[in-house]
Amino acid sequence: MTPTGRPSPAPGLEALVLPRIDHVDLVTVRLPFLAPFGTSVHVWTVKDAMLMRLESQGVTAWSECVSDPDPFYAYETNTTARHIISDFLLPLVEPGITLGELEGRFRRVRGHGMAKATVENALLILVANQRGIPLHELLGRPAKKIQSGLSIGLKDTHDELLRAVERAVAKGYHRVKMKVKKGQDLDWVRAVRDRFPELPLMVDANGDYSLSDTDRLRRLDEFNLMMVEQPLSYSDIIEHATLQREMNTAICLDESIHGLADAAAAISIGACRIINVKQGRVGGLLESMRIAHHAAGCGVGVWSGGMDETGIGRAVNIHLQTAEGFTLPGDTSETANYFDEDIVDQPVVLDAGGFIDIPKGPGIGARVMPERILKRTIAAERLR
Ligand code: OSB
Ligand code: MG
Repeated sequence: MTPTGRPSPAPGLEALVLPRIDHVDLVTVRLPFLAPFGTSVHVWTVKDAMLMRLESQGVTAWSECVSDPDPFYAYETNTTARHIISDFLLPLVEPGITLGELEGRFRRVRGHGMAKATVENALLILVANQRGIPLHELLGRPAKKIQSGLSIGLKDTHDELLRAVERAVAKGYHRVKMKVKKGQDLDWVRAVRDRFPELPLMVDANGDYSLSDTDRLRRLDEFNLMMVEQPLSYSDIIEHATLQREMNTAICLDESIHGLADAAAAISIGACRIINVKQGRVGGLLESMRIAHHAAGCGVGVWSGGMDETGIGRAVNIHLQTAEGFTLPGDTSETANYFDEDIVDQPVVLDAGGFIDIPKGPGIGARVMPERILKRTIAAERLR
């Protein structure tokens, strides 16, 4: 049972018995972005991704911690995640206990979902690799084509923004998200909407507004947006409910939701009609499936967010979207939008219909290329 009293969407996963782990490594790689990614909170120019490598009787698995080096999107950073993983989470990982028991132990550590997800996802991927089955199959879900969506950062000019949207439309993305911030919003959305009247379009404010901006936010209603993502503070739920009563456009929560309990609370008070589930932010794949399952039961749409991940995290997000409840296109975009060369063998690409195929093969499907990791490594340590 979940905290909301609903049956678990993945009882088999909770019963999964952990294998013995011989080695645990943390490897941080730096991948330059092809273009800076601007948001209301920060402009990122590189991706410093902390990866976890597990080894168990000759079988290896890689996972990716979705934190950044900085605390500008979330309080977790690569350094806090390293600390929590090494000092508090890894000592709890023992062979013979179940994944459900491990989650119970992890619950004593408050927050730090990204650190928890790194460990849990690595274990799931390891078991999938050991069994020679794709991750989605371990999650109990059939393969399907995954919807695509692009998140376009803040640009310096309308022209630049329109060119980026045009490229996304030409590629066949199923929806486009544009970042907004106070003072860089209505005119910019209008420019895109005038040019692309039919485009499934949404905006993401990363918490830049407050309730005193309600009049301005209400003016977004005229643009027929799919949703406005996290308009108010990163930690708020209550004021989003107030705002949602004032707006026709659906509110989507991102930063405020750290697990099923938050999602259930937000839904119950009408703080959002849609949830962006980032598996890292909520503590891993199992909690993501619980949130999506609960939301689906309440008629709340769910999609998979992204954290500009390398091919490892990108593949995990793709597998997750086979789960029940992931009905809306997420921030799942082509590798080429971010990096010229990834650390896995198969870049994410859209097919002619704008869909993404789940990478074929055991575990995440995509194969991690050790020589590419070596080339990009900025820090590495063996924890076990
Ligand atoms: O708010 O969804 C967000 C990237 C970094 C931090 C926060 C966010 C984002 C994105 C990009 O919007 C998602 C992606 O393309 O991976
Ligand atoms: Mg967001």
